[in-house]
Amino acid sequence: MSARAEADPAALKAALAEAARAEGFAAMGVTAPDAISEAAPRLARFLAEGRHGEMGWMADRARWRGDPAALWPEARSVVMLADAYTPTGNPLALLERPERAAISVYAQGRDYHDTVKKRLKRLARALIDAAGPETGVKVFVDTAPVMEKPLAAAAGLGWQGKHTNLLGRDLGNWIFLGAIFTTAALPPDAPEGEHCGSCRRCLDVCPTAAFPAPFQLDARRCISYLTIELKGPIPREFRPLIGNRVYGCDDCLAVCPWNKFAAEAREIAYAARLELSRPRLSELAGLTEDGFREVFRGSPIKRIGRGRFLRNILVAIGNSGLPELVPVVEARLSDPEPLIRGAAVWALSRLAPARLSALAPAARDPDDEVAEEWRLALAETGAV
Ligand code: B12
Ligand code: SF4
Ligand code: SF4
Repeated sequence: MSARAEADPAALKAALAEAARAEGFAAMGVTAPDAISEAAPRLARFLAEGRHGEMGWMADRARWRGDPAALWPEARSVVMLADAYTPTGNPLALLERPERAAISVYAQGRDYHDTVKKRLKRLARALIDAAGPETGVKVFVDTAPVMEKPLAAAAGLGWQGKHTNLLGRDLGNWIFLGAIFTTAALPPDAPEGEHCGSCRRCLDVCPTAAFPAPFQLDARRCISYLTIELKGPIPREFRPLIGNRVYGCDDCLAVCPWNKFAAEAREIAYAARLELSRPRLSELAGLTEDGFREVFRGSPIKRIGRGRFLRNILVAIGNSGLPELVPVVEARLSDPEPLIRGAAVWALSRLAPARLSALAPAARDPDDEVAEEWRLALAETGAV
């Protein structure tokens, strides 16, 4: 970026957009920190209805989340960036392979938090170089109390679809969002109108009916929440609906017709690692603590730890209908982690109810939750 841009906000913005393209971002837009006044009441309603479930961190800093101007009062502009991770094949094809684990597209490569943040920092540095050393910047991706989707919509990158994710006419919806808040005054972009029309493919495909209405999500029902954010056992009503989705879910994104025009992924770090593109459930179920850390080094999956991950694998095995996986499940009935033992009980009740009844007399689990899994599983299989 040239230092000549300093005097002229429009030239500064044009130079920043050029630098963003050179960094590999698919789109950039600018908005003002006070541009999303409708987001705070909508967030308040989402929280009041308890739709955030166990994600207490959403409520804790709701004031900042709903009002970017309060988060950093000195900021004068918010630069929003989209980073495409568009898959090359159809991610839903794997749902037909019950012996395999379906990991959502965004988690098959390297962790986007690291990749996007690195690039945002370089871009922010270029902005300071061009706008002057007194320029303040803060970069955010995902984890800060910032509502990235409404900000991106206000910055003209696209609109929030009925599935609530941001999509754009030339972007599709396979994009990550990142933000640079800055004290530099940059000319804002015009927001993009909504182009979902009468389409409702994303709403209809959702396996767990997680959309109470178009443009609204009840996170407690979303497979992404159930397999990633939820710490304890997955509620029984959802287990059969999860199929072989072991980390996140792509169904509502994959069916969106705007993906015909999706931007290509330019970041090699997002390419699926071979071992994560269609791994066997039987192999993942055998992972030790060290093995888990080894396989998921640099992947967002490492965040949930072996306990939650194997819980998900066992739910998928329970849904597989494959009796040859029974020994794999039985090996986990004595796992040190209660979360895993409980999921193994459920999986066994689905794959081999008679075997469950046969093992029951010897199984006296010291953990209350696992004991309850035994009781319910035996009751459902008619053994008690
Ligand atoms: C919490 C969270 C989740 C939660 C809740 C998701 C949700 N929709 O709220 C869970 C764990 C379920 C989740 C799942 C996923 N997530 Co997430 N998540 C977030 C996070 C941290 C906050 C989102 C938030 O503020 N939610 C609160 C609700 C109130 O906000 P909202 O969805 O924007 O709600 C709006 C609508 O309800 C709307 N609205 C209400 N009524 C009406 C009426 C009309 C007419 C209109 C127009 C709008 C409207 O107004 C609200 C405010 O704008 C963001 C990162 C961030 N810091 O922003 C990532 C983020 C949204 N997630 C992301 C991704 C990729 C996913 C998954 C695709 C991952 C996966 N494959 O499993 C799924 C998608 C599930 C889905 N359909 O949304 C990306 C989305 C990128 C994009 N293209 O938009 C983000 C932006 C992270 C990032 N930096 O890239 N996520
Ligand atoms: S990610 Fe899956 S479970 Fe969540 S809303 Fe979309 S289709 Fe439904
Ligand atoms: S699938 Fe249809 S309704 Fe859903 S976001 Fe895409 S265009 Fe909108």
